[in-house]
Amino acid sequence: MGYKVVVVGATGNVGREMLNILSERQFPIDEIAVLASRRSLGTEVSFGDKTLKTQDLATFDFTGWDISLWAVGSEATKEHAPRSAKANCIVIDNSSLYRYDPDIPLVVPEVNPEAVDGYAKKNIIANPNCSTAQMVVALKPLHDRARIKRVVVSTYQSVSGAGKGGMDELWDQTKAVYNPTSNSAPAQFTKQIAFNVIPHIDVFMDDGSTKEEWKMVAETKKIIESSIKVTATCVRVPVFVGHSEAINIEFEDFLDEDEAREILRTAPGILVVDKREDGGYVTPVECVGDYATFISRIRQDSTIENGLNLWCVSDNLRKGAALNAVQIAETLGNRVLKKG
Ligand code: 11C
Repeated sequence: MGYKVVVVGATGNVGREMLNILSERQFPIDEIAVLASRRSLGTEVSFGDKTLKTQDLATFDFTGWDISLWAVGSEATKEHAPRSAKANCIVIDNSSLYRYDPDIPLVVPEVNPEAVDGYAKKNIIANPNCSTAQMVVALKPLHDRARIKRVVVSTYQSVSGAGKGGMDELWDQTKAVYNPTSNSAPAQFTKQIAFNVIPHIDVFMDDGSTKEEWKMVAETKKIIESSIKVTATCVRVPVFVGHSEAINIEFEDFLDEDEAREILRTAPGILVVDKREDGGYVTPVECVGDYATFISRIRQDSTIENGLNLWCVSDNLRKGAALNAVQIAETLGNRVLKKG
């Protein structure tokens, strides 16, 4: 016997990836429903070799369904997810709405799978921001060995993090360079993104950081350990899919770069590609469609006592969103629900 699963926001970038990944990983499903807002009603989406027609989120009855995977914005989640939780259809939410609620687990299954057990307080589990998810996968095994004191991270985030509109904007502006009649005005982003980089993702906070940067700080503390200090600079780059991060880590104990490489090689969810030669590292175009978080450029930082630098790349629509949500569903199934 398998699960009755609902995918909410099934026509968006992340919702479609959720369906692909549920099918690829053969998640045990007896019945599946795909929901969308009224605007996208009736749109068909693929699930394995089937085609499914979207139903209306606003009127869907979650009674009798087991798990709902949410890939819509915070507003729609706030309005509709409580109906699912109340009907005992456990919510796995990809928006930022519930992440910082102390009664709601924030889970990356390679890092804190046991946190899933806390789902029952509200019947909701939160999925982290994409830039946090890949970073904590890299940090946790190193923290277990040498205890992390402080992390300095700079991100290079693809336009797909801003949805399909962000991808269209990069495409249109790129074409406009060659054909100036094409539409090239910034809309999703605050400045031109084609052939440019923008040090601004999400809204500004009072202290001058952006919300994206704040999320990396708060979510790392909740997922790994509150004592870890994080300072982040998040930058949008003209890449379609795949977020990259340059991470500097200061540890309590000394950790040799070769030992760090070996620890990361055997850690869950990680692939190390780290040859000190031309091309011996991973770039975002190579990680698209993959499940792994790729680590390259592991090296000592000799400017501090116990420091390491590394380069971390992952598919933000997969590990950063849809894959992590499906892995949470799998963890929930294995640890708690035990069907399938
Ligand atoms: C971006 N990380 O790249 C964002 C997208 O809190 O889930 C995901 C925002 C979030 O723009």
